[in-house]
Amino acid sequence: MKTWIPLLAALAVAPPLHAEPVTPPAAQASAMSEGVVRRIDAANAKITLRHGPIVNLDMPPMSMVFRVQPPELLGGIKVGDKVRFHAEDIDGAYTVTAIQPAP
Ligand SMILES: [Cu+2]
Repeated sequence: MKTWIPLLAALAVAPPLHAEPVTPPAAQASAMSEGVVRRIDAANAKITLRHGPIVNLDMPPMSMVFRVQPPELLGGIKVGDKVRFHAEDIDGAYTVTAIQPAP
């Protein structure tokens, strides 16, 4: 645990790996975020992602559960996959509306 906390602190203050161009709002609406699949709950159409910043939701990196809509999106995804995904706030529930394995 002792090495953990400095590592996390370093990650939190680390600058982005590449300079992000100024993104127009229309592009942000469909922005893809990066994450790693931690858990899949297919029966309830839910996925737990450790995700990077989600620009369109103004959300910092964290691990959290998302709804998945449509649930069929989970078909090509498995625990441990690096993914790119799009999430939206739909009726107060953070919902993944697109997801694909990341290269
Ligand atoms: Cu989050």
